[in-house]
Amino acid sequence: MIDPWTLSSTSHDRDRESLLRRGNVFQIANGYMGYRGTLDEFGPEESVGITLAGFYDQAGEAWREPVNAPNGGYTQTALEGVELSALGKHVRRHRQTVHFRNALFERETEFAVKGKTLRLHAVRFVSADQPNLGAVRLTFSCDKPATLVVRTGIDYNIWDLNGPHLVDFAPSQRGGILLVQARTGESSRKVCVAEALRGTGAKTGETGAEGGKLLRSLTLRLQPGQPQVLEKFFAVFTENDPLSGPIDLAAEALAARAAEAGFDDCLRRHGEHWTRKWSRSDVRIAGDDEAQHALRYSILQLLMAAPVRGSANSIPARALSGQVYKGAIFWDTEMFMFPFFLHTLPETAAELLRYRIRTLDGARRKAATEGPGYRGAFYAWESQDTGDEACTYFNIGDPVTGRELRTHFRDKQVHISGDIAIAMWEYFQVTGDDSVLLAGGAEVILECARFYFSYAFFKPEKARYEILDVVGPDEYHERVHNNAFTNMVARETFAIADRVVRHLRRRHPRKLRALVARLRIGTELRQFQTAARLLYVPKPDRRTGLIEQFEGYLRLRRATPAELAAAKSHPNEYPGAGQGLAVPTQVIKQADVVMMLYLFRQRFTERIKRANWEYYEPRTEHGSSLSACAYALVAAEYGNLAAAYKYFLQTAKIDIEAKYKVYVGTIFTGGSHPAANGGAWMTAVLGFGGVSDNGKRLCIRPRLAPKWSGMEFQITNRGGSFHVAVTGTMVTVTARSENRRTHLIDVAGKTVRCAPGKSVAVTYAKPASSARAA
Ligand code: IFM
Repeated sequence: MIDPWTLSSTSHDRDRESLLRRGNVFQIANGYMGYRGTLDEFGPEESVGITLAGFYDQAGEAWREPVNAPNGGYTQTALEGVELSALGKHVRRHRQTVHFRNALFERETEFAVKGKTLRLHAVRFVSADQPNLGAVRLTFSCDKPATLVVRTGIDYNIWDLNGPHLVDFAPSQRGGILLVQARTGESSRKVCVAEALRGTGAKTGETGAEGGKLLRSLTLRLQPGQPQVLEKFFAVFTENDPLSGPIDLAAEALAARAAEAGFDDCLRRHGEHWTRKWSRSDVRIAGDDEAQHALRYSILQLLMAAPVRGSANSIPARALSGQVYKGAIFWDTEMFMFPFFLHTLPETAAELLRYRIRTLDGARRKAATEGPGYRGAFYAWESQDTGDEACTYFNIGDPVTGRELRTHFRDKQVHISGDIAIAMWEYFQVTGDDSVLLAGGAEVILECARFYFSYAFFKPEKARYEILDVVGPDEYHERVHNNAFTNMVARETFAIADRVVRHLRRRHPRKLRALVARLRIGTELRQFQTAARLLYVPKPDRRTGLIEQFEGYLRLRRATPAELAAAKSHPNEYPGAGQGLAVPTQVIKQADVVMMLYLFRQRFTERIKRANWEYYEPRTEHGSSLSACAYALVAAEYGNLAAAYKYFLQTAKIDIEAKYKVYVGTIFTGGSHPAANGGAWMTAVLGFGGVSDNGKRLCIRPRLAPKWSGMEFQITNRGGSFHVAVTGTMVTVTARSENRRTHLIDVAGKTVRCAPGKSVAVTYAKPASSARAA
């Protein structure tokens, strides 16, 4: 029986790979920082990382990446003079657990030393109530009288992928509080960690800094049946925090306040936030424990990574599990994570959009410098704090020759701007709230349209615009022409620009005038309308329904991902770029046309969805964690529920199973996969739950996964919140009593009125499933 609210492991394998994976799987985070799932006594060799959101540094010529803070959660213990580690030989039993309800990490380890058994139990969390705060409670018990020396404090030996990022460490002590201050090497921004202790009557021995650790020493006399408890509180502040005073004072004060309040009180407040989060976003599945567990874990990952309110930060491709992929924000956020927040916690969706508004100037700089005559906003493929491009031209190394490969992710993967414009508009459409558009979102959209207009070519002989020389979502085929996904996204951006202008003209004419004047975009608005009409998008073949991924794709050699894998000279060989193995073949890295069919699902028939899914699926390597959910979603759309379920499970279990590849070429890519986590939610709720928005109202048309006897979820739409319960025959929608008005909702094809606090039940016929699993 799987506990649907926890994930545990008894592994204490010490090999690097296992340590890295456990660090990812058991991480906890609160949007401000992510604390990897490592143990109290671990250091940089075991990949401890407290990764700070939105706080970056570049060391020399190495990649810029987020900064890892000194570890204020560090504790080392010695029983009868023998130092203890879960990786050492004295371990009798070990278990570590992450609790989904409140993002709590727990470890229990039993050590046997000199005939005595010590049980170390520790729980920790990074506070959802006070994002700068982390807390740990350690409980020690022994079956015989024993002496335990505990050395606890701050470890400022830091694990970095491309560091070191912090310099000039200054350890100090103020009263009982330990402090480590440092600054980043690149821009001299300060970081401070303060740590305070509470509990036990033990006398504190010496405190001092040695070997990169600022520790105090305590000697505990343990008696059987009398556990001793230590509570640790650490506060992390950087110069990114919106403070009026010095960060060391803020850190010191927060650690002291937390110690004064105590662990239980801090945990209670943290827990209240988590109860609220789950009440808005939990999904219950009846009849499938495995899916339930994996989906909850996926939702937990998204909730933990959600940016702190007011930060205008976003979620990196590996969330806060470490520095992988430069802590950069990709299209993953808008296309795969954003829908979860949009439909459950729209205030967080708005925060993600504010990040793109905040970094608009970086996108403008990229357009101005990246290509000939580009204008507007060319959003970075890998975006960090300023929005400038973090992706390098030679972004992947060949594992055999060690040579750097020229990739075109940076300069040709232009769909990112349109992905952002689509999310901006969708927020307005689904929430009815135009405040984000007014606070910069409209400007982002117009600048994205301007960029595409500068990128597109008009072909007079064909009387159409085309988009040439791009990389679509399938990164194995570079510099292709008229990629269906990219062209569709660009055309949509032009259409959205037009809709935004019309909305502003109707509702906020003065603001529109000011914006148009400031951007000097008046004459271009017409051009966007024309481009929305005349931009070419590859169409489905009349006979087969097939959409060619890009010009010439269908003439490439037919091959399967397995054939390609067998031809590799090294397991980590990158099959794209230049002469890559996939380049002359039809093997694609990830969903491309199929992703387009999902994104624009209302515009394609089931026949087209099926035809393309069946063509591209055997050719897709799923070499990106973004791929499986697109296949799951489109399979659900055209009624192949068995295949949808298979891909759903792959997506939902990716981080629990942690069997993903950790190298692309020579780049280490291990970490968590929030896009897949978002994809799991999308498949469950938008796919099997059948939730969509038709531009006027919420629609629910379920097609449950074959194994599921029912599901329940929460949905927010146009200012209203709803609980939806689906069984095999019935959909019951309950409007929350806080809703301000009665909403019209389409349920299984029927339009019903849903008044605050009231339920409406509609029976539906199960759609027939075309049973073939891929
Ligand atoms: O954004 C993705 C991309 O589509 C495939 N490579 C990995 C990136 C980060 O997840």
